[in-house]
Amino acid sequence: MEVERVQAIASRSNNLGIIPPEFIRSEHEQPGITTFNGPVPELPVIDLANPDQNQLTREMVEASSEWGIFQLVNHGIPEEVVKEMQRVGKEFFELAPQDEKEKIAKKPGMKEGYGTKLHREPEGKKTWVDFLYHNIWPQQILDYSVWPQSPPEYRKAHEEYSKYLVPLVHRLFEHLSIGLGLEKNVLKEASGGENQKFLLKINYYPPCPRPDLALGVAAHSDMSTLTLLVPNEVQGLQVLQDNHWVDAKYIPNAIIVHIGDQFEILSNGKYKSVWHRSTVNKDQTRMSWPVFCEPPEDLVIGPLPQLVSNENPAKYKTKKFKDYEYCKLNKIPQ
Ligand SMILES: O=C(O)CCC(=O)C(=O)O
Ligand SMILES: [Fe+2]
Repeated sequence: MEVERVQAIASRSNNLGIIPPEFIRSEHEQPGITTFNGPVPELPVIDLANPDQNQLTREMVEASSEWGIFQLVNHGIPEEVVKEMQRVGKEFFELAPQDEKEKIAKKPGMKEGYGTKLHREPEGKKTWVDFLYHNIWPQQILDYSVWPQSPPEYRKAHEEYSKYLVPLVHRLFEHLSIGLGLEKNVLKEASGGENQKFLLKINYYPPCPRPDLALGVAAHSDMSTLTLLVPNEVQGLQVLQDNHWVDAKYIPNAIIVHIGDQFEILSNGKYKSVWHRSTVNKDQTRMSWPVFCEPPEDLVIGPLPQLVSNENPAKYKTKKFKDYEYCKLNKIPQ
């Protein structure tokens, strides 16, 4: 069956000024009702150019324990590398003919490919987004058959981005290991070492005539160890803070780092995976590029033994990453 993409639904809805009922979230989720209106602090800012490495570690630990999310500035990824990745992704969504996109459509059971969320959520609602998933690292697992063929610079732009992103992630892992009182390589090794996967997702949120009623991505925490995200210039990320959905205010060119479930588990709860969702915009297309750092599927993940004792027992089960994923995707208790 041909799936109707949100991009097509959006063109129609924008002419009519209304959205199909399956995109209208229930009241307890509607951003128009549930977004916190009071003053909101900016996401914690971590300056990677800070020469005081101990202070950097302390700030990162505090942000990871209290917020589960922070923004990185002076992260070392050149602006033009990020801009080029954003350009080619936008061109794929906006200029590639639809049949070319459908050639790399995600097949059921596969993680990679172009798509639209097919199965409805428990309340029968849909989200206002099309997406593309593919791995960008390590090289030996890349499947170029699910990468866009156009624009022609697509592949080069992502090779360039991963060249900077991978060492940056490893640097964050070191600080977060030291912050747990461990050797700097512990979190990297526990997450699969050089076999850890970097799964890119491009979210494409077309303009929506009723951004007060719809959501781009519904509330969730990421399954990753860490997620590193770059947004376009349109704001829309929200995080749950003290039971309120607050707009995540970020600085242009910053990279947003989310603590994912696997780091919450490995740290035995010291680092908190962040609940977040995304809203959509009435007039502008919002896009975001999260990279989910994920352990190999057969790797067993649980609280690090060094962090577990009689006084501080394990708060999470130990299981293969693929079993964690299966439970989470099928909403089975872990
Ligand atoms: O678009 C965003 O800012 C968030 C997207 C997100 O949370 C996700 O795709 O997991
Ligand atoms: Fe997410």
